[in-house]
Amino acid sequence: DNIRRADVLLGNDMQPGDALRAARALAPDEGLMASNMRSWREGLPTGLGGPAAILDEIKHANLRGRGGAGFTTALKWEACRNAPLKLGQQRIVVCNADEGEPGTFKDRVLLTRHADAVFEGMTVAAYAVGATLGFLYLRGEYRHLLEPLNAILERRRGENLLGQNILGIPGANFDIEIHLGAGAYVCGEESALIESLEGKRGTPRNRPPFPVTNGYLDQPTIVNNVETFAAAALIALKGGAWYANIGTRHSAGTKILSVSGDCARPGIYEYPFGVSVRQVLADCGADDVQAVQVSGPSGVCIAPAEFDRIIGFEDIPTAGAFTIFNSSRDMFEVARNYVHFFQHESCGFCTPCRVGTALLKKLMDKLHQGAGSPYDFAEIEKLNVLLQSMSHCGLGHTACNPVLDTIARFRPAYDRRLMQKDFTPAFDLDQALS
Ligand code: L3W
Repeated sequence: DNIRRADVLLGNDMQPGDALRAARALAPDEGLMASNMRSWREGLPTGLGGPAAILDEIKHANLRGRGGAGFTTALKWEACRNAPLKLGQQRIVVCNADEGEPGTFKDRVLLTRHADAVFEGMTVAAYAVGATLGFLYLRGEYRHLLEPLNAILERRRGENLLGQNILGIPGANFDIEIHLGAGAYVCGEESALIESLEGKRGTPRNRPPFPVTNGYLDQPTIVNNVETFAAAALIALKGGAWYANIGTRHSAGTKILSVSGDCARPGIYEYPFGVSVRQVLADCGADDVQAVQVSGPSGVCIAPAEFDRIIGFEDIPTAGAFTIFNSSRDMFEVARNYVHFFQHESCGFCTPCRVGTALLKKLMDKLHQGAGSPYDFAEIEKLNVLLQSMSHCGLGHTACNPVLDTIARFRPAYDRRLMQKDFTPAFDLDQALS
């Protein structure tokens, strides 16, 4: 009920198959995926026909990845399509539904209410890159969605929107399997996700090589966020120019935000990119706001003086978390909570992250207990340099963000810990966690 619609993704009235039929219509002489399959098998030049036409639409749309990093979708898809296949290999499409960033829940809503658009977007991607196998990597906590999603896949097979000879076109073969995660945050990192898909422990790989050339079982693989695929389906249906007209120059289209915390109307909000933080706060009924954590703990924590900043790749990129803290919240405890999260979720593979996040947690706990000193801030700065430069993946790179952001903006919350040696917080995280 709290949805504020930009009426693009959340308000779309797309019917199953609409986007695929539109994609096929872009190149009536070419079969869905068939042209690409011929290209692989017979070594024909790619870049002509159906897949090229849909790639052009994605390119014109200026679609960028919705998982936070904002990499250009068309570049990723093109790189996968152009990656050579070894004997027996196929191209793979992976939908990253391991929505683990604290404060993010928009992918759950998309998969609950708009799963057809997501699967259709995956199939459009398969069309564009010439893939024949797809995976939806569903976070373990979304186990309850497994049966309904499998039922939708089954229906789509019955409607010939998945499986062999999709829409009756010989050689157009693509199907999707759902793989359930087991609760590790790090498996949202694409290469750890691929390891997990392969049945191994979810440890991030070195990149490059990127999945587009060496992904699932070393095959060319695209990994995109749930929202990216839903947007791709709409672009196939309505065209790249239509999509590029929404949002800003550098951030086309809309962004779905997961709004939570101290506001009257938490929920899922879709906005054209370029919306200000202030506007979102007004819409969700947040009138007493001390801070907003945008994009979860790996993102930024901003104070009221910055509320005219905008959501977009040119200013604040985000996977969608928008967590509001009112003036009663202790921003030191907020940061300490996030630090506990990172320490708990560090996969332990690389020493800088495994040890660094544990040391960071110890420092924050020491401050919390009233046993800290100003020297600890310098230690946190040093840890940040180490974690940023030496960690194997984004988890370690961003682990200090919530602490540094809150020290910079809410220093009194830290100074109180230095001055009150017997400080007793209103909310005791240790007790809550024990
Ligand atoms: C081909 C190249 N592909 C980069 C691809 C790469 C990946 C994408 C982004 O995510 C974000 C961070 C947080 N050839 C390529 C290439 N790619 N160069 O582009 O890559 P990258 O390395 O910029 O970012 P990333 O490590 O994949 C980092 C966010 O993730 N985050 C948490 C997100 C949480 C959610 C959620 O809960 N749903 O998304 C934590 O760090 O925002 O910006 O596909 O292969 N030369």
